[in-house]
Amino acid sequence: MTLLERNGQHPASPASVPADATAMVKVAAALGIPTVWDRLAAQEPHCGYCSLGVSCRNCSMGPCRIDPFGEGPQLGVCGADADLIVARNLARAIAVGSASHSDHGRDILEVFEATARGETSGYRIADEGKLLALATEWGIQTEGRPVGEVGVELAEAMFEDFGSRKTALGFTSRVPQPRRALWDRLQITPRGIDRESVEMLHRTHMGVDSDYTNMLLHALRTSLSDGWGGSMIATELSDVMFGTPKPVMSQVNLGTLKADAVNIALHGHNPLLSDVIVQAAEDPELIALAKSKGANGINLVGLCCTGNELMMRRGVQMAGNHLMQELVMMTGALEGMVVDYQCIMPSIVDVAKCFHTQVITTADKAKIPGAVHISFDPANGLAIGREIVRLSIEAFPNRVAARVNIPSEPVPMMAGFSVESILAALGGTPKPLVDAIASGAIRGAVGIVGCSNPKVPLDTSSVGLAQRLIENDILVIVTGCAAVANGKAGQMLPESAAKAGPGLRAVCEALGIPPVLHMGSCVDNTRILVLAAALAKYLGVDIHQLPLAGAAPEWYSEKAIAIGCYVVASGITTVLGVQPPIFGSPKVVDLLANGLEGAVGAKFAIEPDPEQAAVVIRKHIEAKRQGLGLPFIEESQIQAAEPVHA
Ligand code: BF8
Ligand code: SF4
Repeated sequence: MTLLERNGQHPASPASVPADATAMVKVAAALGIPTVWDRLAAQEPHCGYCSLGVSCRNCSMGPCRIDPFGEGPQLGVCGADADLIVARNLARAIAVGSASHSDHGRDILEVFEATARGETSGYRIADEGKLLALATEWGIQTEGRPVGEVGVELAEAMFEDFGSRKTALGFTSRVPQPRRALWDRLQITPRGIDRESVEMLHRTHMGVDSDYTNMLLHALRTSLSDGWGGSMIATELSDVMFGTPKPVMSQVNLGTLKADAVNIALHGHNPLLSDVIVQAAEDPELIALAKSKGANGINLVGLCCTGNELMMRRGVQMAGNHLMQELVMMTGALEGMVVDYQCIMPSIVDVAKCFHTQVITTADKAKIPGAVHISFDPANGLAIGREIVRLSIEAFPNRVAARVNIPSEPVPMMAGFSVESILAALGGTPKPLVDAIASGAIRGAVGIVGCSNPKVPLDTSSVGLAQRLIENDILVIVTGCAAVANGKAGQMLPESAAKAGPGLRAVCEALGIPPVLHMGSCVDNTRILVLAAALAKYLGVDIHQLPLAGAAPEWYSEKAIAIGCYVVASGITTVLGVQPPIFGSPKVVDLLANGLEGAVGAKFAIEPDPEQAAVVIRKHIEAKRQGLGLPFIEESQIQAAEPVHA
């Protein structure tokens, strides 16, 4: 399958691949520059054993593989069967995903502590109120004390959550009591952020945990240490340092690049460096330097979750999501791509060589051969930010005007929906939302999260699913790369309420909000947990009783697996659009798709077709409504919409 065919319209989605992506894919093809779609085609067909999850190379008695047809070996050299091998591989992926988010959280925590001590440059406590509220939540005395001192004590308490001497993480105090009790009964209350990931790795060593159910229970605990631990610390402290998001207007797609400006893309996940680059780009000296090189100023755009962090708090425009990181360079108008870590394809350096783009790595733990490395140091944040902007400006004269091709006009979108700003929009209490759900004006809420994956026609599943949900009066909240897809599709403006069903439309119009709310980056999925917990506590029920669901229609990463697991373990059933490598073990599949429901009140479903995923989710939400004694729609009445392009 060629990349353009793959990138054609999704047969089952009301959405199609965005025009900016298809235009740049054509440029890549014309120039002979390979992209992620070409490399996927070169890998296909994928190894069947790996796709089913039944290959293991955890030790040097192997590698081993189990014959899924039952004719060849059914045990690895050590005696591990398909169930154990599949569970071990999945558990390792969850540990990696949790570790990635949590290490990001620790990086933020370290800079927060240094900032509280007054030892950084370019950082401050932007939201003192949130810092004090967090300190109070963590049992820290705030009255009559300097803010910095309170911050240092909060940082010390949070550092302890990374260790192994506690019985429950600090933020588990936010979990509704019945769920906390359930976790205790199942022995999956997260105790230490590092501890759970390390224990997960230990258990997957040859000859440790050989019971696949026991293994996967700990995988849930590991994921909870991410959701209610590392990621939550990342979100909350980023708000303290860079401001708690409020509704803000911005723009999205490759049209955010400017043909006459020095364009710099900020890519990755951690807002620590990108925030100081935003400050540096406003420096009059650097703007003058850009003008002296013939540019009309400096234009910053975001990519992936760094982009989400900047859009949520500063309204910085978004060039695109994960699969746009190569295509943004095809515009011929990108001077600098600044990256930190996670979801950064090593291929960007090869693509950059075909243009004048300067790729700058900044995290000592994430270098790419061929990129310029400028080591991030918070003590010198602002100076480093300036150096990076200067380097990008120096690349501007190398731009070839004839190759500049910015393929689209930007689409406006609204972002900035933190829990605080949602509650503010509701008048300070969840009551109006609860009332709208109770009356049936809003049937429920669904978090559409996660990535873009070249196996799915770009953006079509996230956008198609959101469209079907909002037109059926289901409020959609989005994070990560899904949010970029929905923004590009024009679903995230107050006027987009016109695309929603009558009940949701009326609520959105009354509040002046879009039917698809941007809650931030992937670590900010914790905002969804906090909101769900607040609703459950307000109603005096557990989270799994609420008419909520999660969806990751185009997920690709180990972080996304960790997110899916903590969402399910928190009581929210989640639909995956891409098949995880578990089908070599019918028992593991059954545990995730059925058995989990009995344990945590929520489960996974896998449904690649966004039309069908919408049906699965609507049935689930109506069943939850029925459980709460709210008016509900009979299951037999819930069907897929007629295909719009039939
Ligand atoms: O953390 S959504 S592709 S960029 S993993 Fe990556 Fe997936 Fe995008 Fe953000 Ni999340
Ligand atoms: Fe093979 Fe067992 Fe070693 Fe895995 S751990 S490679 S199944 S011997």
